[in-house]
Amino acid sequence: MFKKVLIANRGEIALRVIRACQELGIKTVAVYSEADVRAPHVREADEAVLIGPPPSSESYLRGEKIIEAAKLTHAEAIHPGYGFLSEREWFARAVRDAGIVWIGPPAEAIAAMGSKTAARALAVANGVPVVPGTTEPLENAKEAENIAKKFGYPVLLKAAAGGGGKGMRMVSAPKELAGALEAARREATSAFADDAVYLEKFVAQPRHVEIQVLADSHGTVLSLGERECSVQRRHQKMIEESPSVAVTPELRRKMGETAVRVARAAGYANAGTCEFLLDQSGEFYFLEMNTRLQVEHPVTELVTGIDIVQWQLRIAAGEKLPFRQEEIVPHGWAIECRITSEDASNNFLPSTGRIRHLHLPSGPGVRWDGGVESGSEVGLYYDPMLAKLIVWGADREQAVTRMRRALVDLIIQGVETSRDFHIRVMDDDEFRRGAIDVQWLERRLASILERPPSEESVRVAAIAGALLAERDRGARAVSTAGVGAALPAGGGDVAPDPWTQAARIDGLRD
Ligand code: MV4
Repeated sequence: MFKKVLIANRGEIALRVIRACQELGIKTVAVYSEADVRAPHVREADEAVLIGPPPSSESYLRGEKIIEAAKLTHAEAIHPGYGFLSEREWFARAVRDAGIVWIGPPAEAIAAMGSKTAARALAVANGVPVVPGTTEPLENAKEAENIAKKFGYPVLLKAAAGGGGKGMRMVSAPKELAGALEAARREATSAFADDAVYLEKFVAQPRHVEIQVLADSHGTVLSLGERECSVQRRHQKMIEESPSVAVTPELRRKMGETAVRVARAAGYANAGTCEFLLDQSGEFYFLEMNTRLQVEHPVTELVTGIDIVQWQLRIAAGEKLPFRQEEIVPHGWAIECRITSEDASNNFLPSTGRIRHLHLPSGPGVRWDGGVESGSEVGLYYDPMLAKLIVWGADREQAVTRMRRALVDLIIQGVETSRDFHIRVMDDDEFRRGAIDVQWLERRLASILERPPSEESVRVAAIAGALLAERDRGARAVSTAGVGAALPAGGGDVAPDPWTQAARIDGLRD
């Protein structure tokens, strides 16, 4: 095993990787920007190297500085986390060329999945179902019209270099096609410096279901089952779970085999994820493969009992996966809520400031993967995700109930966060039934935000309780004077019930 690993990331994922290293007896090197001098990942690592000014383009994205830091500290391997340099083929190659082990898939596999049309073509060549559409970029509007006519409207135009919904345009009728193609090309050019656009038939109200795979460098490729990530807003995932209410054991086996086939075809090693759309009739279609550790990996860890990050390190060090596919069966239910510094009631406006108070939930089945602490400054240089709250329950209902309890226990003061939004989602009947799809949140958001917030409803209940207690006290005083036998011994001296206490806090009673 490695003696020392450098983590080319920050925040919660840097801490997650540091913990895995600590448990494997590996020393850690953090890198950090001038904005992160006091960040927890810097303190928790055994060593830390300053790599530049706050903007990520001058720090966490500077591959050559990070490789230099690894050489300086004699780190034998680099873990990229997610985001930043994790899916840059050139960086994976540069790390390897510097004689340092890359804790991730081969640069060639990153490249194979980087182009969405190439990934589709690879899938088709290996008998993997994809949404009907083109595997080549579109030449012009005329060609697009002919193809769209063949598949039937509505169709979706997508950027070949894309992913994450950028450069995506839905087209419902032939007359809109030429204009939409131009718009998609413009968006693709500005986002990816590549104007290649292809076409797919539009799948109505699909679920986003993805399969976690783990591959060693000895030919074993395993599926760790699915995650459902349908609670999204503008292509940003907010809540993920495993398993999915829409996946039966039979479908899990089929999707798992399909994801393993994609991984093998790409010459994959290490952890990766195949994204699928699952339509209302239960058909699934391969979309793309993410060649990195994902934010939502903990839900899979909690239901499979497999520590994905530890296995990333072991696989990179040449170990063999010791599991058989039949042994990997999800146990119970896990849900993750992304805690971001965003104000849901103000169009998810990013919020900044210093975290003045942080109280973390705990108890059975509760996991906190955080990147901040009391005193942390939350700025605008990096992603607004502060932490992930993940819970495990014996079934989905217990997991949802437990998540709600843990969210209520969570207190973050100093910045606005997504915590209250998540409480409202946990209270939503459609969410509780699992009646979700990728557009569910857009449709439901207004009603979720309109509903009286749970905290306020708790206060309303406290006030109602205070009024009742007041009335009872009056009644008790009367009845004590009358039929005293009907009352507990001691009359008015019994310990106050919680409603009375709550009302005292609210200043309604003394
Ligand atoms: C689709 C689709 C419906 N039909 N493709 C959006 C991001 C990209 N990764 C794929 N996306 C979609 N592709 C076809 N043919 C609907 C979406 C989609 C979506 C997919 C996954 C998660 C959230 C989404 C939100 C809106 C649309």
